[in-house]
Amino acid sequence: MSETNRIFMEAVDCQQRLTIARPATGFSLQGRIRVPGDKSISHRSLMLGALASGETVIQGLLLGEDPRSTAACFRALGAEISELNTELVRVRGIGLGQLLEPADVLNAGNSGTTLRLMLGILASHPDRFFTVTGDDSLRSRPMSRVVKPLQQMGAEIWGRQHGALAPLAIQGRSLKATHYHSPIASAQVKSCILLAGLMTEGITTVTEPALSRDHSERMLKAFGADVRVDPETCSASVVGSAQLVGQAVVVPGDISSAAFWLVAGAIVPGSDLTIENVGINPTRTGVLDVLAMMGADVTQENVREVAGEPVADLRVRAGAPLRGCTIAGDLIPRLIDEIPVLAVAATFATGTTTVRDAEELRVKESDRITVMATQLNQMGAKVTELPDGLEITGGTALTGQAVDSFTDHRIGMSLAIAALNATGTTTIHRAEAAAISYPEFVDTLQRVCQE
Ligand code: SPQ
Repeated sequence: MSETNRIFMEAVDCQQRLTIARPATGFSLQGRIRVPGDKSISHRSLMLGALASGETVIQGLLLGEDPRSTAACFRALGAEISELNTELVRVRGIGLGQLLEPADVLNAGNSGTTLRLMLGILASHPDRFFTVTGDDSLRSRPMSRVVKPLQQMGAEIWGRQHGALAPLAIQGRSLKATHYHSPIASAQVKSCILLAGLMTEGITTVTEPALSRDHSERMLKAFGADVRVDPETCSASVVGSAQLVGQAVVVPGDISSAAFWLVAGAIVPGSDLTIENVGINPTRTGVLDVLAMMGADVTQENVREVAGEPVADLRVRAGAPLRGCTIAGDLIPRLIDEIPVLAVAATFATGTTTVRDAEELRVKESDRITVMATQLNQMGAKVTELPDGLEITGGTALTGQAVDSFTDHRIGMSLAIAALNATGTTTIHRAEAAAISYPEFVDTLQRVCQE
């Protein structure tokens, strides 16, 4: 496919435009690929490495822009972090409670995880003053969800709209332990409070309405913190005044990145694709459950445990057309980032797919409900916006059009997967957004598409 230049990126007005011209017949996705390191685990390994005593070594770190923002912030806070690469990153931690007061604003770029998790760490560092900000998208995303519980613990945080929006200013101080009942299932809220609890005397607990991803709990335990989890009540606690010790972290491939290939392999006839070394932590595998409900042929091979996280090779083979289904309830936090690409799968399925209970999608890097509905409809799909989700009538033929990522990495890559099954040529504006979580996306796309 690459030789005939059917898939290419070009610079247009300081942005990148991705063109995908699907051949009329005889093309499918084939081969064995790897996806980059898990974004959630990459952030946490850099942060805990910075807070631990001694050295942390990280293998398989994601080299996307989001973890680069985390590394830049924690370097400014005093941690020594070697040049980022996938082989081996060394973090010389500064020790819990020892972060420096930076001379400048900490910039989390596009990354909600960087800003929200870091807030818990900064707010609990006494006698230091910090200012944090992000790009246009991040400065419009809600911060009260972490600012309010931190303020309940005694934190001093100021920002626009009473602390709801970055930039934020934080006067670090000793906090009081709390039991916070979060109204939303959010790993960022849970992790922020647990990280604040690390330096706080007593036991800090977070209870959420459904279980969100548990990478923080797993990694905090591995670094030596006393963390207690109760999956029955969706609660996690940390015992304060912990000591963290540097560890060796192996980052598995990101299931959120693998999801693009799982959907592509399931919808493009004749495809047979294996994605090696993918993290299959049960708090992240909702996408596998939904693809199974839709009738996709996805198998797990070589299942193993690597450094405390379950990992497998995932093989997808195109088969009978997918079937529409309902995606709602406790499943949502287990696949929240995969809903845009599952919406693409649903446009090619028979029947109707309904996504409910996913209002959180409106406050991601873009409003992922509105943007996916408008961009897929632009290509000829039948997608209706619901207040908390989408209703997708499958089985409509898509045609290539000019569409836009709205600077959201997951939107840009999902539209690229839709283009693989659309007739004609699709152009995706602002496709450079993929570099947030998947810098090699277009290279891999060119490699797996075979005529
Ligand atoms: O970090 P950011 O910008 O919030 O990234 C996203 C993504 O699509 O990559 C969300 F927009 O992932 C979040 C995810 O949605 C990463 C995350 C984590 O690492 O803890 C948790 C989820 O967010 P939340 O709000 O449900 O906790």
